[in-house]
Amino acid sequence: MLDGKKSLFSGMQATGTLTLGNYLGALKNWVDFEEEYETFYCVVDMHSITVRQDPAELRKRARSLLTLYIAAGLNPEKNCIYYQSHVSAHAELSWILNCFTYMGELNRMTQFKDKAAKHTDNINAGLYTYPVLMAADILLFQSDIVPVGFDQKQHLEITRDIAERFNSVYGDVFTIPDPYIGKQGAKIMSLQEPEKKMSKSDENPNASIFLMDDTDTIIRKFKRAVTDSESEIRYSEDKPGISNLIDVYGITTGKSVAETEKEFASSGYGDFKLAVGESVANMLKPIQDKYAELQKDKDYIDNIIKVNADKANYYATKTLRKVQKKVGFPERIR
Ligand code: ATP
Ligand code: LTN
Repeated sequence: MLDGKKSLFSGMQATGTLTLGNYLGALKNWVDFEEEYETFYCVVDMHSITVRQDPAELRKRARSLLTLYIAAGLNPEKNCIYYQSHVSAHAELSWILNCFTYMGELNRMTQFKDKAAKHTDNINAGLYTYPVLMAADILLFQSDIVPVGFDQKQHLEITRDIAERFNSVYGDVFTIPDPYIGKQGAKIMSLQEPEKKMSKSDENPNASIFLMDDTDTIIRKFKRAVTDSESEIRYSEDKPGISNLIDVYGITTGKSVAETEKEFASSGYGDFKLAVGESVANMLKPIQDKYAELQKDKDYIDNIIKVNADKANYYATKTLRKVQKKVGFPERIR
């Protein structure tokens, strides 16, 4: 809770280009909360450098992601959209929370294990303590809920554990956050290996739909999507490719699994894939148009960056000062 209002935090890394998975699993859900919650949507550029980045490219991607948050429907006057690196309290709280996190807990994080396996030449300490910085992000804003895709569930659990541990020593300092994982779209699968989640760092460009892909590319990628050797459009565990397409179609059109199965009962995979591609392209087109328009308005975006960083700083510093006092850091003399 923040000033008597429920609070929400979420973020995305400014690495790669957003995929349909990022959109349907997270971003699409974000727009529903602005009335009921004090919301904070962060571009987590500090998390991005756990993997080596080209500086100019990172700066560009961070701005592009922030612009995309707005293009996807977040009103920057109602939602606090900002860069993590503009609010130093993230790093400061992260240090304190490091001292309340066990190595045994971090050793169990599957994202760390996956990324360490992928970047064997750079298994740095930041990659290891990544979840602690994420806990700091969330706890700084006394967040009640955190809307994310299914893969972030484990990070939410460690955040809760760290917060509860801290509270048990110092009293009720942090709100204990709940993950908000949508019923549909929480795990969109790769179009090429449907047993794997769609990921922006996938090396095969046909595996992911990117939010900026044009209509022809989207339709082509869906046409090439790996399915199975049957011909029936039916949701089933042993048909991961088709089930994933049914999920995607369902979210983009609002149709249930049963409705989709019925609609395509007498169609082949080709027709179904075309319908899925068209529905996704239609959903993304207005976002792409808005993005192009926003990109032209440098002053507007610059102003959002400035105003929202100030707002985020205000709330974050409030929590940080409370924490610093609790752990015994000397008072500031004004
Ligand atoms: P990377 O592959 O670089 O690790 P990613 O595509 O997994 O990136 P993140 O930046 O880690 O993306 O995730 C941003 C948000 O999107 C998170 O809330 C995450 O849970 C969600 N998300 C990522 N991939 C999917 C997916 N395939 N389906 C649903 N949600 C997803
Ligand atoms: N680890 C997240 C990104 C992230 C995040 C957060 C999400 C960093 N800090 C706080 C929600 C709340 C990911 O999507 N890979």
